[in-house]
Amino acid sequence: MRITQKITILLLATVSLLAACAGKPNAEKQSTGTVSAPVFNGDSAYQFVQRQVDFGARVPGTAQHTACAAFLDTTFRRFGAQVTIQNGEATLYDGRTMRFKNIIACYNPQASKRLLLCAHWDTRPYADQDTNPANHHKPILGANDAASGVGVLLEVARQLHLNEPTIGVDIVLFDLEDWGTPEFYTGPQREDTWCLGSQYWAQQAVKSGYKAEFGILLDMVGAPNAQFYKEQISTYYASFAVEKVWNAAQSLGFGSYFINQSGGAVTDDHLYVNRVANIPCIDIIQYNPYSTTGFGDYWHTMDDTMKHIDKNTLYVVGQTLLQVIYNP
Ligand code: AHN
Ligand code: ZN
Repeated sequence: MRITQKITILLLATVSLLAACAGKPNAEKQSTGTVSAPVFNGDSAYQFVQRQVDFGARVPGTAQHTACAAFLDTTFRRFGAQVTIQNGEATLYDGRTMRFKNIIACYNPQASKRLLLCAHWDTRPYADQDTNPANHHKPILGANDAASGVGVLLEVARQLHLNEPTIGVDIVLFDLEDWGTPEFYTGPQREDTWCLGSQYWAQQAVKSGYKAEFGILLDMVGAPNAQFYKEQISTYYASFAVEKVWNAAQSLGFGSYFINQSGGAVTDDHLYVNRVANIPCIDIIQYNPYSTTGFGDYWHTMDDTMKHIDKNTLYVVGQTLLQVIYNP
């Protein structure tokens, strides 16, 4: 018998003894070596996506947007979160001013080790990628972009309420992500016209000294058989978090969704969380650098509806998040 084998047997015996002393029948957990997390409910997440889409387009400045904000606020409160609404004002691509609301749900506020989970909850006022030019000034329903990410996070919140995590979790729903310069605009160009809510949140995070170990942004995480490549801004600022999340997904058997390959770079809310707030943050986004648009062909069209939402994909993403949250 080699020395390593002896040590292994000794360790196993010690672990069994400790388990017996604690009186917890968790031998199964130890023998398989798997780590545990609550089970994410894909049907529940799907319903949360549907509830948002039922309001219609959630474009800032509209009654539907206001109604959806109230729904998100009350739902997080129902799930035991400490909720803060961050009201702000930003300048759009054309110089107009727009009011917005970032919605922040906090779990375990006293914990110093924290995880940031985010998605944008507004929808784009322009279907400027639609094949029919008559639709270019119409708002999109945004089932995948980005009610899908918010739906996953609402189900995560429900699970956090049922099973208190050891770490702190902050769920931030960014507003005004998707009012970036439209294709049809011919006026003077401004910089950074996307992600206006997250830009503001990141500036406030600096002022308040908010810190998290890392962040995970969800964007377009609901399409059937979606593939998530390792997005390059994520890898640049937070490769450890990319590895952690992609490894968690592989360990759960989700390797056909979480592709172990580098994808393109996408300007998204996580850029400002990284660059401005200085919090390492990754983006789980359906972006295929080898396809024509990069995104699904319903992206920024009137066709971004519930027919492109699959509860299996929501489950895969949500279960991966729970694996990360409950095994810090
Ligand atoms: C740009 O198209 C510059 N960024 C994509 C970010 C986005 C828009 N995500 C959803 N809608
Ligand atoms: Zn969009």
